[in-house]
Amino acid sequence: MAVVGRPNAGKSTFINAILGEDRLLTGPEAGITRDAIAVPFTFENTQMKLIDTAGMRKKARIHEKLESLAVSDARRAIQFAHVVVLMVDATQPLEKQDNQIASLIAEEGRAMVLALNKWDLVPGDERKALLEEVAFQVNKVMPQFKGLPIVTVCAEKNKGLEDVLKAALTQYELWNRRIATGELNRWLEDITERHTPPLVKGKRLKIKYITQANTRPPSFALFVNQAKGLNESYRRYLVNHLREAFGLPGIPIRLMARSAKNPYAEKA
Ligand SMILES: Nc1nc2c(ncn2[C@@H]2O[C@H](COP(=O)(O)OP(=O)(O)OP(=O)(O)O)[C@@H](O)[C@H]2O)c(=O)[nH]1
Ligand SMILES: [Mg+2]
Repeated sequence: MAVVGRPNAGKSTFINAILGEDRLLTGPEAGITRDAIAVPFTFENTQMKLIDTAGMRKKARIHEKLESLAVSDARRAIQFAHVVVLMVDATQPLEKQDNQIASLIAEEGRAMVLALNKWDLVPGDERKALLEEVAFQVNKVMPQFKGLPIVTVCAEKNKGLEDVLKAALTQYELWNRRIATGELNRWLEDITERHTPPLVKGKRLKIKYITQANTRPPSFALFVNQAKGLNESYRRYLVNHLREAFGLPGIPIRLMARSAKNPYAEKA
């Protein structure tokens, strides 16, 4: 479980709180943690490695941003991790930098939990609205993580730690989930009836068959009459309904179209 986020979000404080000891250096200035470090930890009989990472900073020049992120230590931590906790300072939630980090996590296909730390600094009467706003933003700007768990944390006061760990284990399980082919195809029939596949150059996209090609993250292959006929909006429609129908909230689902005949239909 890698903990990533902007500098000063409280990542190291959070891991120290879980461990119950001041193992990692923390401090009020940004940029305290320099290198990623993995610490073993067991939670509910599950052996984990908690990975603390250096805060990911904004770069002055836009075109440098992705490149600098690409080579960063935190990116390597994301690649190495199964579940990533994106830690955000609740007093400055979801800035552009957070969205970029979330995109990286989606690109790598990792499961994610969003932790809003420093919850103690959010006035009581603003908390409900803030949580709703963050949930709304996630669905809007990180659609790959639609419905992901958002956990409020006060690392300094040991609050919300278990909630994050539990959410991480839940997402880990969903990330590993395998859905039976029969179930998928019954779903497909229903969903393509409700909303007909698009026309491409006057030709209707025909979806013949779906199967889960892989896990971690759940990845699906869609067999169609013309692979280029699966446009972005219909892909999104299918992915969002897959996520809903099979209970995969917050999981970055992959769906690729393959132009091929349905091998099973021919035998039938
Ligand atoms: N009020 C409040 N402050 C917190 C909380 N958690 C951490 N802090 C403070 O936030 C500051 C940054 O904490 P760190 O844990 O060093 O942050 P970090 O994300 O590891 O920062 P970098 O290593 O620089 O990326 C410290 O001064 C902490 O005491 C919290 O729950 N509430
Ligand atoms: Mg740190």
